[in-house]
Amino acid sequence: MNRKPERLISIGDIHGKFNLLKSLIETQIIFDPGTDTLVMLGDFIDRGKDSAKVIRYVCNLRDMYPDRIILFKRKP
Ligand SMILES: [Mn+2]
Repeated sequence: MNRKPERLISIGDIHGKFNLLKSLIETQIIFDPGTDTLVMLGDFIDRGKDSAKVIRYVCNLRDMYPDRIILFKRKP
């Protein structure tokens, strides 16, 4: 019996690029909360134009899959 392997995936330096982040997670990685853990390393904002959308998206993912989404943020 073949089981889908668990994956530990990290993403960093999103820098406000919402469309790229969404495409990365949904089309390229094809995140599956049944098997995948996604570690997001920070630099979510600045540079790109969609920082607020990035924050909403990652917080929503974390709220939907709290055991599968790990968010890091820089110390203040
Ligand atoms: Mn950076």
